[in-house]
Amino acid sequence: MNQKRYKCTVIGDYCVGKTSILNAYLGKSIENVQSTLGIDFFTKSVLVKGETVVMTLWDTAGAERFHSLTDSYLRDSNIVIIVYDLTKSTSNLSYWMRRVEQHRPQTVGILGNKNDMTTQYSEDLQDILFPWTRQHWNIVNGHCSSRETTSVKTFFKRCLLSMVKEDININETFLKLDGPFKIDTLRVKESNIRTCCS
Ligand SMILES: Nc1nc2c(ncn2[C@@H]2O[C@H](COP(=O)(O)OP(=O)(O)OP(=O)(O)O)[C@@H](O)[C@H]2O)c(=O)[nH]1
Ligand SMILES: [Mg+2]
Repeated sequence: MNQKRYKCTVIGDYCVGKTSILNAYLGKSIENVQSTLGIDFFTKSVLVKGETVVMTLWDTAGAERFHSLTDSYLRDSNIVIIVYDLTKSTSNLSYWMRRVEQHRPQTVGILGNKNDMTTQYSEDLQDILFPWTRQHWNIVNGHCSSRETTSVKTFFKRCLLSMVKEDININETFLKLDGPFKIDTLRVKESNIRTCCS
């Protein structure tokens, strides 16, 4: 039986903690994490609403010379998580949102990392994200620390649940437009998902 696959791509500036977050999520060590060169790829089985699905997780490099490479991995992502560093300015979020824009994933996670280092959150995300929330983008906003695995897992879970909800909404629209077909909501989307070799 074909297992459902969801593609999740993690993007954001250099050194914000993307790899550390993914390592925490995958139960790997977060000690001595090296800066990412190009792209890294992982898979994880997760339970979504009682069903096991495979998540393909793409860890991109924040260094500017890799940004055009990142663009090609955004394509067909079901979830894109934009990580930013809570101890720094978040203004680059609009830059990353613009890169994501044309690919329109079902869910965009905006994840402030390193909350073990600060309790001061300077910028107002509502203002920064307004151009997209106005267009009803499905945005999940949260904070975490890669040092605190539960906070990371909770955020990924929120993104997954939000995406599944979005999938159902898309299918409902589809049913309304095309008649009362009995189609597995998630499988409709699956045909659009590329595999790891794409
Ligand atoms: N205090 C603290 N430090 C963190 C946290 N997450 C990551 N770091 C540190 O931030 C630095 C960068 O972490 P990475 O995970 O390599 O960051 P990245 O975004 O993958 O960086 P690139 O691959 O170069 O784009 C490392 O020194 C990590 O130990 C966190 O939650 N809290
Ligand atoms: Mg990295």
